[in-house]
Amino acid sequence: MADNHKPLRKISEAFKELEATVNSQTPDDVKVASFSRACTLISPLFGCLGIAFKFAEMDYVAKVNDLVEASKSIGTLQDMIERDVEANTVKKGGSHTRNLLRVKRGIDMIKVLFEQMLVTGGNSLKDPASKAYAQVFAPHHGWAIRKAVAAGMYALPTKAQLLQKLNEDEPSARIQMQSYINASAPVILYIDKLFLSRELGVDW
Ligand code: 1PZ
Repeated sequence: MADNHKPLRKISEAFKELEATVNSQTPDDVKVASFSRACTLISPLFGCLGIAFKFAEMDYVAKVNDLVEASKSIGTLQDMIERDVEANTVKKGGSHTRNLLRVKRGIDMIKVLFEQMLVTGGNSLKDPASKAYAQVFAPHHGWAIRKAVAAGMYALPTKAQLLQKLNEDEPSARIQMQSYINASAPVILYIDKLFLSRELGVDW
């Protein structure tokens, strides 16, 4: 099967490249371009989760596209944040820095989802996805969104259906999910560190 039909592999490889930069002597060289490109590779996953997550997809894709646009004029994630700090637009709706924080939660949610899928082992995505959402997004979402997400959890495909859409079997999927978990963890920590070192906080 060609690589372009293996979304999980493409995602884990892109995050391994980001991880290599984060763990290098020059972690502050993480480019907006390579980060936002890795994040675009996640978008096809939404299509595999069914219509219920269409609104999550639209919000995620819009925010990633904003980062892709930013990458045309800004080099590194650190510079991108620095510009918003200087313009006093860090928390402004639609700012690059605010979108980065939301997108970081998206990659964190997928990490927790994969962790939960690996430990749970069953065929249902509802519990792993609910736990991931509760941990990463629910504290930042209002009542209406939390209720809509909870309802959408009942419409998720089974794990077997998801793996089929992703062109994976169980063993290959486990390898790719574990690889994404390992690679995304330091990338998520790095982004948190960028926010915390500028005293911007990550809980807004
Ligand atoms: C099996 C996996 C189930 C996936 C469940 C996904 C649940 C996420 C639901 C999010 C609903 C998004 C509605 C819009 C929320 C916005 O108010 C906020 C704040 O945006 P701002 O005010 O800054 O413009 N947006 C977000 O919190 C970002 C939401 C991104 C969702 C990405 C989910 C990634 C999971 C992917 C799984 C394939």
